[in-house]
Amino acid sequence: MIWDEEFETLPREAMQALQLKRLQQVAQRVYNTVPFYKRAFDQAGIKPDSIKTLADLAKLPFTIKDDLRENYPFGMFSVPMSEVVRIHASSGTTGKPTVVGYTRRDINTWAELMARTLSCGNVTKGDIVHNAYGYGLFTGGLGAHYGAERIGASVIPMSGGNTKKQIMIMQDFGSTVLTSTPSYALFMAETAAEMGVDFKSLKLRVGIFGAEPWSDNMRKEIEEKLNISAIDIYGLSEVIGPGVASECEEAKCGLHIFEDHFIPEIIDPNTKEVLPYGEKGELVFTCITKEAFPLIRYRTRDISALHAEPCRCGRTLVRMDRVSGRSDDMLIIRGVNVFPSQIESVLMEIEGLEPHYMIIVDREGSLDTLEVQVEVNERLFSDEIKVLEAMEARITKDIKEMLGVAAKVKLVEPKTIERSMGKAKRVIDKRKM
Ligand code: DLL
Repeated sequence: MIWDEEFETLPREAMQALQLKRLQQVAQRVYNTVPFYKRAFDQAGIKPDSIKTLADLAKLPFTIKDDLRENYPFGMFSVPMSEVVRIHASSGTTGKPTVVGYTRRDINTWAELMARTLSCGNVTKGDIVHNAYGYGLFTGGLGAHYGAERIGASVIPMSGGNTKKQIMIMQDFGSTVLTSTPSYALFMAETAAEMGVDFKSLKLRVGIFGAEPWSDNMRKEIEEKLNISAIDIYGLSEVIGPGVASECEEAKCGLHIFEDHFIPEIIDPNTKEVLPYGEKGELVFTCITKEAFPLIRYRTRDISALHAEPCRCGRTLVRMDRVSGRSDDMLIIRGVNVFPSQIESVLMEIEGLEPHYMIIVDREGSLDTLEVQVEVNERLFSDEIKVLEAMEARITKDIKEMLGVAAKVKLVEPKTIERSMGKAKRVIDKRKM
């Protein structure tokens, strides 16, 4: 179901004309209201009124996370605080959080974009939306909440945690839609099984999952265990929160980017050159409709690729590939680039393993070590030692073949790896500690 027929199905040329007009306006506005952008534009030797075509976007300066840190907390806002009606923040691994602000119109835009996102999963006003994204400074909870309300669905504002109660409510209230991180959805499946609740007996139909990387194999696990259809949604606080891009349930083939609000680019993270459609690189977004916190060419560090072919769902929006990792999540192990998602996809191919794993990187002397701990299911766990050893050997071989690095594989008992109610932590890099 398409929420905003007009904008989600615009012919490419009309979309580009709209983007150009909005880009010109936003460039003018940030130049005049945000000292950081005045300086950055001047340094790059570009004036807002020299933007004549969309290709001129490539002449504008990038914005990176450090710029936001240096202007902490509100220095990047483009309106006075009296116009800001909401503040969110995302906590990084170190230091101060990244702070983002919204005007009343921004909140309205965001609700519309989340209505589009949920409609990509065919959510309607007849649905009961169980929202288990965290409420608070994190954008997931309130983002999904406003979108579901905009559609007119009945929202249950659960937030994360208290998993047994979540299952009870899902059962008693007849929730039809689950919004949460994919890792929390798996934890719910596990908790339901412990409680003797079968997801097949629930009314749950679709899950709207994002906020962390997950593989297609992980999707299959979730769809089986929860007996639902699962779609991938993408966003980041700096750009708006969730509501930047979403897969459609019809095709599940790339995430439609809401391009009338955010212009996407893919760049080579090293040379910073813009790459053509189809090539893999770092996603960059320019916010062209936001009032309080519009970022120009924001480098997300997320790795993806863009595709312009129309989708069979009818949307004409450019699609991005599922984010396969972050350029700063990339581990360099003995000189080899390794993404956690590659290890996940090896593990998820193997029967008998659970979708719960931890990657531990360390250094012995001058040599990096890679250990992969993964849970086995109850059946395999009760098997003979010999079977488990053979399994370890097989995973070691598969990882070596796929990544070219040797890993020490350790099978662990079911339910020993820490579960997450929000974004899962899957890597411990002891070299950095
Ligand atoms: O995670 C916004 C969000 C909430 C998205 C709920 C989807 C659902 P941040 O906390 O600022 O915002 O984290 C943003 O999370 O740069 C990606 O690295 C990662 N991420 C978000 N969605 C996906 C996804 C929210 N579908 C960062 N696949 C982003 C992979 C994702 N990574």
